[in-house]
Amino acid sequence: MKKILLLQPSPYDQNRLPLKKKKLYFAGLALPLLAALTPKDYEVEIIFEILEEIPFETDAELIGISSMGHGVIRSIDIAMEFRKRGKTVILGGYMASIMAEEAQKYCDALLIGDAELVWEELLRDYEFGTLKPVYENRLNQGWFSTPPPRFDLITNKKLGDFLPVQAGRGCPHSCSFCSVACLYEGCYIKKPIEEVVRDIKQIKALGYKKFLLLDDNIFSDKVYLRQLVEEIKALGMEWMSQCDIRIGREHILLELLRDSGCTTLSFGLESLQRESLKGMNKAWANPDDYPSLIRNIQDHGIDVSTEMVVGGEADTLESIKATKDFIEDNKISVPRFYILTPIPGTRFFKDIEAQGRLVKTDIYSFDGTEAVYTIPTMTPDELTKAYWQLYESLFTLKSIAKRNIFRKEFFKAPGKYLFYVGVNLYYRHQIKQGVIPNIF
Ligand code: B12
Repeated sequence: MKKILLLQPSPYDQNRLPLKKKKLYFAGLALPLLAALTPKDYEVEIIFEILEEIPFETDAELIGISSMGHGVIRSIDIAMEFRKRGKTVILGGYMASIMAEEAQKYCDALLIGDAELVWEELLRDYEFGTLKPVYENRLNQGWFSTPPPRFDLITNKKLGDFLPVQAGRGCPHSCSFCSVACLYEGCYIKKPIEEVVRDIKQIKALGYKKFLLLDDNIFSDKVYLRQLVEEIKALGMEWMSQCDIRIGREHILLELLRDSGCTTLSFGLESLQRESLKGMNKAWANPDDYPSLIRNIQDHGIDVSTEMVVGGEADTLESIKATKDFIEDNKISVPRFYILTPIPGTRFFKDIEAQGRLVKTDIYSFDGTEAVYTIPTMTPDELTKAYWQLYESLFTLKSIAKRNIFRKEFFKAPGKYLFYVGVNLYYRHQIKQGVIPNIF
């Protein structure tokens, strides 16, 4: 039987060693889905490098490697090693797709965009000796369909207590820094609801009680979301997802979400500065509304988690400091921050490069913890320092308690908030070591 090895590489750590974890909480869907799209006459093995070693001595003839952000460097290093060993290497995933010209140099075939409609063709071409250097397919209209993901290939690994589900891809917004906007260009595509329900039922049948709806923005199509949550409710599962903060205006929808088992929503708020948001092509978000929208969502029993960036055009040392008060006042259990980073391939990168503002070119500096371009209000070093200070100020024991224990919801679900305290303490430990906090 022919064999294919599918790899999700781990990004390098500060010592340039692949990052390792005991457990992977956020398992991605790409590889289980790619395995499901692979014709049955192939044996498929999946490796998450964060948990296990790359089997360079494999008897697989084909190696498929995924890529994400700055982690693409590890993907390329692995690709080169396998090619040295005479294997046929295929690269895919977000980062290889948006830096296609560069990625092509390191593989036998590159798949740009979504695999669904071209993966089988690529494998057949390989068998007939007619593999092309590039396969491209961007699903960007209406509906898309997938087989059920091959979770049987990953559930023996050390994963968290939930598995991923996807209902839609893309997002109707076109924020200039966003890789999703770069690939889907403001389009939102969705799966038929029966297929999403089928995938959730599969997860439930495997004994899981929770799933992560890893869509980019579940608030892209209200009618669809409403129908979807009505179906999810009947399944008796808990779930988490992410979306546009303006869902906070939708009382009925929020009730439906809560009743369907939605426990946490994550929001890319980015900045409290209107001018900075404007500079990111995100002027549709109004920071003055953030507190009331957050309160509304929390009042519906849904936890709010936030992702923000510092280093927008109008950010100052004072505005970065003020972000601390915002996070504490709004009782954000687990806040996450990045330095606004122009990812190669995005519109933002093109603009910053054209303006001659890049101060770093090594893509490993592009992990969101180091300032890589200049802004009018401070030097890159000042920005990097202010970023880490913001993290330190929010991960003191006092702030952790303020955001998680001294809040009115605490006694309704003490177990949940104590779990968040645990996550905060883990983040605190990582911040102290200068490591980007995450619970991979
Ligand atoms: C889950 C997830 C993770 C998990 C990954 C778990 C794992 N081991 O698989 C965790 C939390 C660890 C993670 C980490 C990171 N992530 Co991440 N992640 C995601 C998320 C939310 C979902 C990924 C997913 O499963 N999508 C669903 C699948 C079906 O879609 P897909 O991945 O695009 O795959 C399709 C195609 O791309 C293609 N494809 C994908 N891989 C391959 C491989 C081959 C060989 C082929 C042929 C095709 C192919 O086929 C699939 C089906 O069509 C995405 C957001 C998103 N919209 O995808 C971000 C996302 C991919 N991550 C991103 C980033 C930046 C990171 C980090 C760099 C963050 C950081 N600063 O540390 C790290 C890098 C980790 C690494 N391994 O290198 C960015 C990537 C941007 C970019 N330009 O590359 C995204 C898009 C988030 C965002 N909005 O910016 N991530």
